[in-house]
Amino acid sequence: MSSLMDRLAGKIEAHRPRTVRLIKEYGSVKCGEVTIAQAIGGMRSVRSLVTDISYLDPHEGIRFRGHTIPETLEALPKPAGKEYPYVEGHIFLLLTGDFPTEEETLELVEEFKVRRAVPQYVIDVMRAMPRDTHPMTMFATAVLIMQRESEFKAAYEKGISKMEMWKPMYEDAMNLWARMPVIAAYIYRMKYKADTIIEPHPTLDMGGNFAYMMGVAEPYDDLMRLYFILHSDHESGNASAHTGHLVASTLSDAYYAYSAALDALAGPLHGLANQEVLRWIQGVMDKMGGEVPTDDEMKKFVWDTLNSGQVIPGFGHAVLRKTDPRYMEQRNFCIKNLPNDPIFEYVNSLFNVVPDILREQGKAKNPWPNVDAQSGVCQWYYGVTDYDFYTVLFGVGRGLGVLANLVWDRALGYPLERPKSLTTAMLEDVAGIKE
Ligand code: HAX
Repeated sequence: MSSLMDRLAGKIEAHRPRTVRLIKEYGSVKCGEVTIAQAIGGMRSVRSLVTDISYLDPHEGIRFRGHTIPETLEALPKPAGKEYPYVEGHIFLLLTGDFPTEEETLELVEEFKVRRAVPQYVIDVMRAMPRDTHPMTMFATAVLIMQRESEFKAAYEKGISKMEMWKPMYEDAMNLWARMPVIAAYIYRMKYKADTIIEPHPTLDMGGNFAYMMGVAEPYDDLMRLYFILHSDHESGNASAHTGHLVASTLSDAYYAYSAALDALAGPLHGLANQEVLRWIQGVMDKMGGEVPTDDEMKKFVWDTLNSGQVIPGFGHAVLRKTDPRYMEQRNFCIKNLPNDPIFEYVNSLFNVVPDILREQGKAKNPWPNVDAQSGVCQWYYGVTDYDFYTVLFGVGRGLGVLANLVWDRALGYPLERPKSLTTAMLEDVAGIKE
């Protein structure tokens, strides 16, 4: 058993009695109520999911296992000479709640190298798809087609006790973590770089190898360490994490669940917003002949979009009520590494004008930028300008959290998810509407 699995087994044993006690002794205690607006309005703020992997405070932002983004970045081990931590160490943190030592992190780096070979039939299926297929479709398909590899499925078919189910789920998660960056980079090189595939590097860590396989020079490796960590988890209620949890609650395996999570991420109100931000900026750039607009000119573009009934991508959030700290962390990266980049100037101009406009319009509950407003500019700067690929990057990052949650879902025996529906007439009845 690896150090990580051993540590996780101990954590699971220690945690289980807490969940059992809460259900058995306190199961009837209320932890929230549901209003009609919430039932119709996408269950905003309904307290009905449990996860210990991250928590999203509306005013503070995300904490991974209780730690803010700066605390997490500070405490995780980093490769020599690099500014951002090993992604592998972050996986250890998400799974166990402990910061790994350098040795534990390197053990994981080595383990992923052993697990990362992508079966040839997965490559064949991706290659058989029309080249103009959206890369998220390719990515989700590649994950789904690998489902025959599932150790969870094999163990279930043989017969496995509920207490043991987390172990094959862990194996599936580990194999997916190892392979997702490799698949993503393969899609990129196949689709956008004239099919010039770069094989994995024998010695590099996950972030380093991803940059290598993408064919992008330093410090893109560090950017991607930061990127994958920032996008990893945002508690359980966001559409991708929730989809993964829901699908796995049927005892579907990690391949089905993660592939479905990617499908949810592919919507423009969720992960596709990072592509939409760059598309929106490019549209403005075309109209401006490449010039950076003044703030007044930018205001007009923003109002034009709103007046045509569209949202401003990269702004607003279902939970957050302040500027997303994931936005700020990427902004810090841009200030340091690409301060004079014209697209960064666009992003800054949007930061200056959009919140006031959204407040004036009076609809969005949160006028501030979210993670997606800033992530594309970094990619563009390092030459990854095919912005329909950006959501795949988000998908690799989000997989870290989704899969860590699935392991714990099985460890704690979370049941089939099955909320109750009402009819509109029933709601009218609840509301006391007579006619
Ligand atoms: N531009 C224009 N209008 C916006 C807006 C924006 N950026 N954000 C919210 N609104 C509007 C909503 O469309 C809604 O309008 P209607 O009443 O006409 O339906 C109203 O304000 C109230 O919405 P809300 O309660 O503030 O926000 P929601 O919880 O419904 O939605 C969204 C949250 C993130 C989907 C929303 O803010 C949005 O569409 N933003 C733009 C797309 C985006 O950036 N998505 C990425 C979010 C981060 C993420 O999950 N990344 O994966």
